[in-house]
Amino acid sequence: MKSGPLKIGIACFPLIGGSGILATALGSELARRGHEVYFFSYAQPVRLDLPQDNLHFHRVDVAHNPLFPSPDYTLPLAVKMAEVARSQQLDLFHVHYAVPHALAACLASQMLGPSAPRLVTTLHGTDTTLLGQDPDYRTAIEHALVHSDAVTAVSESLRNQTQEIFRLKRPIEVIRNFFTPNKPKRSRAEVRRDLGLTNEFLVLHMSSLRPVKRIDLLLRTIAESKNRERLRLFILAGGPFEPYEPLLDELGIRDSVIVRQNTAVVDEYLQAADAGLYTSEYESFGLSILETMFYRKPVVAFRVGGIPEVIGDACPLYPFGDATAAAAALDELLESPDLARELGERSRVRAVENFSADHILPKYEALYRRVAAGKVHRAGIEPATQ
Ligand code: GMT
Repeated sequence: MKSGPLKIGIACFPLIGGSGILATALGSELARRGHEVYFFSYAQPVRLDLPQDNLHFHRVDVAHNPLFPSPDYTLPLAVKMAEVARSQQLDLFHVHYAVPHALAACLASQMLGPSAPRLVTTLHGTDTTLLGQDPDYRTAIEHALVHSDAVTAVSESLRNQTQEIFRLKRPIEVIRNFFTPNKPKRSRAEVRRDLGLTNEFLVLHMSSLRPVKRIDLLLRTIAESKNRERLRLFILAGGPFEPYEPLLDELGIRDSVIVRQNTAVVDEYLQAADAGLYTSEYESFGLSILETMFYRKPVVAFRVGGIPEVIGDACPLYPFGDATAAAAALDELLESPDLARELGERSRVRAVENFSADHILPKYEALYRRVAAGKVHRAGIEPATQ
């Protein structure tokens, strides 16, 4: 078994979104631990700080060839991965999201033949829960899972769902997400001043604002709070907020909501917040929730997907869609600073004990070593359902 540093190619999405953020953090931690890491994406991942020792970024140009009706990313990605794997003698590819990254890796492996790096695929949620049910993608995803040397999922919940959807013969390994806080560049007081706050209770929400995040329920929760005058909802938006503008007026909460486009810098906003509010209808994990917990903030969320695995018993969870219960929970936190402090402290302890880099990285490294040594066999599936 190879015992020294490994050469690892990571393919991920570069934008605000949990899978790319996790992949970036993983690559940075691996590089810090002496491995050589090569990122592949169409843009530099938002939280990737370069230059850094042992970290390399390979930009993949999306092909806009006039011969074809639409731009293509998968083939240029596969070609770039194959080129770098060959020139740098990569030990393995670790791809985040089945489509297109695992498929591009499969193609790259075929181009390379027997010398191809091993392939680890990490599933993050919608690549199996949504795309896996789409007949246009399902067979391709199955193919990628079968041809991966190891498949991981970020929660038990996602593993179980993936098993149900694809009926994999072999278990998928659960390796949960982690977070490493960065020192905030501004103080809590500075950020709050910048947001125009005095003593308001600041409720933070960070997400891509995709439909699954249920921003309608987020805003309805604020509308139902009996302390609306004393709280502000701060949305760090990884996507356009315009579709929800009319709802602000409909619910009469325009003055209670502050929206900023998400940047790579989340730590200073986490530090400035008093609680987190997450109203998704599904989350395989909920990386923003974990980030909030690391900053000692209590979280109000619904009991869906992998969220209970992240929060454990640090904070109560509520049935999906119950904005009234979520609003009452926020009111309780606002009215009882002691309770908010206690739940925040419990969240921090749980986050550090279960989801720190020191806890999670050895699991990935152990998997890489097993895969590199050929001790993990390809995941088989039953014949696809017709
Ligand atoms: O949900 C998003 O907005 C982004 C998405 C992604 O793939 O980037 O997040 C997924 O992966 C994250 C990292 O593992 C998880 O924390 C999120 O829960 C998961 N999103 C969903 O399952 C909807």
